[in-house]
Amino acid sequence: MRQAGRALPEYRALRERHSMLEMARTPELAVAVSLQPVRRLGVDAAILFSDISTPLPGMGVPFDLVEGVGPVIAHPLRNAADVAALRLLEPAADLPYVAEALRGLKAEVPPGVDVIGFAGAPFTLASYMVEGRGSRDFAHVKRMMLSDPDTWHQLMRRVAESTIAYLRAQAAAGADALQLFDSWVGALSPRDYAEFVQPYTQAVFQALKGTVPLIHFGTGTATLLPLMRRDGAEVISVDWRINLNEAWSVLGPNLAIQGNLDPGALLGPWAAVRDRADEVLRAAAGRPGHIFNLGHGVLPGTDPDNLARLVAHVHEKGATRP
Ligand code: 1CP
Repeated sequence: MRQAGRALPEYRALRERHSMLEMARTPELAVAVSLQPVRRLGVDAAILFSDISTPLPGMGVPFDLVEGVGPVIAHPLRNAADVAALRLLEPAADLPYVAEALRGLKAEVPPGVDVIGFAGAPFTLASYMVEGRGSRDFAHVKRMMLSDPDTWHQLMRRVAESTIAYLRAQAAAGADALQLFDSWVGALSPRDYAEFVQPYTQAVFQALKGTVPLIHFGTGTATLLPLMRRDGAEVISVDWRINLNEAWSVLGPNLAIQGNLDPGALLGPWAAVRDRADEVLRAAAGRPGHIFNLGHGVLPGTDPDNLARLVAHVHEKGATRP
């Protein structure tokens, strides 16, 4: 449950004294924040406290995290020269604090709790670089894909290469699983996904194969699943816009599925949360390889008690824990 920590008073207390980036870049603070949802909610895994934008400066793309907006890049990449100036990320030199935080987190999680490392997927990260911030219609991205495809492909190649180095470093530092966040990929048609994105997502999963389990997170991906199933991840994360049964019939029995409660459901009273959670469990029907999760991050204003009750309820009613 990404952003579960943010709903907690103990997160907001730390956040009053430190910026989000300061916390992500200070291993002791990153470890403390990563552990907050584990301790308070009893979730089965801790996700490293960081952001998909963390590796951008190491690639030569400085940014600010703007309150209420997210990462904002002052000089977005718009042409071949901008893309040619990109650096290949060197994780040990550019962000040593990530490996250090992962090692610290591994040492402190309770027994049986796994540590998840992550990176932005090539499309989502490249989109930030080109748009400069979150976008509704991806106008600059789509203009580049169609009017200067060589530059787009060059950008994706470089981002994928950096992402591979970054994830390898996280696996080496002890991450038990790696999640690739493709939050924005649902903005694409299947044909554009196949041409402009899929080769690079596949390259990332191919390069990481055999290290630790790989999770491909996306939202709005119902029509992309037939393609995504071939990308090389062992786990596909789906959101609430598709029924879990339907997702399973597209993905087949050999892939695990993570999902797919609507985070908006958690804004309702507990009885409504429980009913929606039961619907997800019924749709999963005890199939092996279901990882109960939300379809996207926890929304601001979510009652932490609803989160804690949800975790307890799923542990009680859901299938087995390993
Ligand atoms: O002020 C604050 O406290 C900043 C809020 C915040 C936090 C807590 C941001 C800004 N990032 C994060 C942490 C974060 N981001 C984690 C750590 C684990 C956790 O808190 O659970 C992770 C895994 C991410 C990943 C991330 N960042 C994604 C992919 C997942 C998703 O939810 O789609 C994306 C798209 C971002 C960008 C981002 N960072 C922050 C915001 C507000 C946003 C979204 C803005 C946008 O959509 O453009």
